[in-house]
Amino acid sequence: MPGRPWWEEAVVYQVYPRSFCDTDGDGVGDLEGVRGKLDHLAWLGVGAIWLSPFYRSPMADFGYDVADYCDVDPLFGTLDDFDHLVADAHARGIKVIVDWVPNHTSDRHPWFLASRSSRDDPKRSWYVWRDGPGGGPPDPPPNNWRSAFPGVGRRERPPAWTWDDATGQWYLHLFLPEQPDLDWANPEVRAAMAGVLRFWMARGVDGFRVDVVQALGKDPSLPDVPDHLQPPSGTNDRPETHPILAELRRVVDGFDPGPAPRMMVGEVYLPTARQVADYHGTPERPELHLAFNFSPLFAPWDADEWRVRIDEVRTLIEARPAWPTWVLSNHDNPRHRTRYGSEARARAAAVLLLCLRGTPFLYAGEELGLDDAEVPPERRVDPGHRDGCRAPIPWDATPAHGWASTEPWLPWPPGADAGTDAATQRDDPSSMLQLYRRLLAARRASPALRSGTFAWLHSPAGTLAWLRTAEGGDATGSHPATGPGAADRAGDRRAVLIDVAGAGATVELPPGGWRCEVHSLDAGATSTVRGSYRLDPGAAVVLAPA
Ligand code: TEU
Repeated sequence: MPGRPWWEEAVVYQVYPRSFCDTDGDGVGDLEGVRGKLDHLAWLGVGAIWLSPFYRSPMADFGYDVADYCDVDPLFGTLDDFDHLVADAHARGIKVIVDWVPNHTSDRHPWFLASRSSRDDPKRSWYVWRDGPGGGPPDPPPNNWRSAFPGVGRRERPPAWTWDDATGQWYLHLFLPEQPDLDWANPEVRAAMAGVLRFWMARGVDGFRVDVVQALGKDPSLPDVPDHLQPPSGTNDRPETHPILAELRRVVDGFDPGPAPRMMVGEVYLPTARQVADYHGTPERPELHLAFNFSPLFAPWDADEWRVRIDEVRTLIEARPAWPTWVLSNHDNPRHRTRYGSEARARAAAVLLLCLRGTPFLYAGEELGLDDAEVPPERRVDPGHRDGCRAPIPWDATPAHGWASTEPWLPWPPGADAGTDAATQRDDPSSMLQLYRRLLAARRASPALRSGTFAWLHSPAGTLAWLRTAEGGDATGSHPATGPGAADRAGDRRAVLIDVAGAGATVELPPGGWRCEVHSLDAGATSTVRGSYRLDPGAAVVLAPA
């Protein structure tokens, strides 16, 4: 379909480089490891990869504490490795999105070292320094904000302020003390950060995933917050952020587009779709191209809950108009296979994720149906308690699972020695991996699934069912368009039926004959059905016109 931007067509695949694949034997994945799996990703059918941070970093937050935005940490490789990775991805038609962490730097970043060196340093005002009501500890900090992460083995969130003895002031950090917040009200900060975006665009990247974008603009009076808005890292939602995003959008859209325009997908870490919607901007006031909406990710596997979440996206986000995104798993939350509690549910969830209207984001390993690893206390390393979902990806059935190291930085996920690895699943037509591949292929081949309208089909309690119809068709499905080429264009339709409750159900179908294109629980089954479809317990299907 000409005219549709690539980020509305692609399925995006998140790579957490530390956990993806190690080629140099240090137990931590690297960029060469990512490059080595591009053929796998092309085979799977993804259109873009998003790389979590690989920049120079002391790794207090495993790379989300950046000490140099324009270089690769030696742990992950070199800038040459990065260039090589981008070239090889592009050669396979895969776009590359990099993670950009604008809210905070590492406390080792030269900007912060300068800022904390003296109250008179020109970079003092690049960060948020304040006096407290008294002096330093034990006097309280400037406000009651708590930081995001309790720390390894701790439960209490410490204050979002750290006292600097040398200069006698507190600095703000919504995350770790090692992640001081930049002051985005300062035009010098904005200009320096725009330079970072240009650096990566000049290196050929196709877009940016923007970390905690809703945190950038802050109330200049930094008021106390009520308990239910703690920690502010997940609730800060301020008008000051929107002009910042409009400015960033101009930086990205204004750069020489090269072969394709670039995009920004914002991590809007706010609880409701209503809040997230605002960050898309409008045609008159462009902000983010795409935004994550985590409300569905936090929903239980329950048909009514999902119906509400889907309708919110339609009425609050699509209506702006804006193009939605869908995500079930990432490096910050327990995997959905683990949250939902069974492989059958994870299979049905894959059908849901890949057949909704919007851009789906996959998290590396979900296509293998991985569960979170059980990480014993002595191996826990993340101050935000997120180690389980960051377990290494098992690539094959050998003891090292395709890693150059036998002991990766985190334990293997369950089943790594019992067939959850990628090579074993590739040889098994009924595997989760093959299901994802079939879903991605079905999506690529169907304008209705990629960009068609969405209409609910009436279906029994405990199920979800909808119809996707390519533009120009009839969303009710009852009057297929006619005329030359109509079968390919307007006539393209898919019915998606999901038994969420798992009891089995019969769903009435729109008129016409239908055949099962993808079934979550078996590889085949192709006979034509009319009138209604009997869903096996826990199954999800994509039906195409027969
Ligand atoms: O996460 C933002 C964020 O606030 C949450 O995902 C976080 O896990 C939660 O607040 C814990 O309660 C982004 C990144 O995705 C995450 O990995 C980083 O740690 C964080 O920003 C800081 O850069």
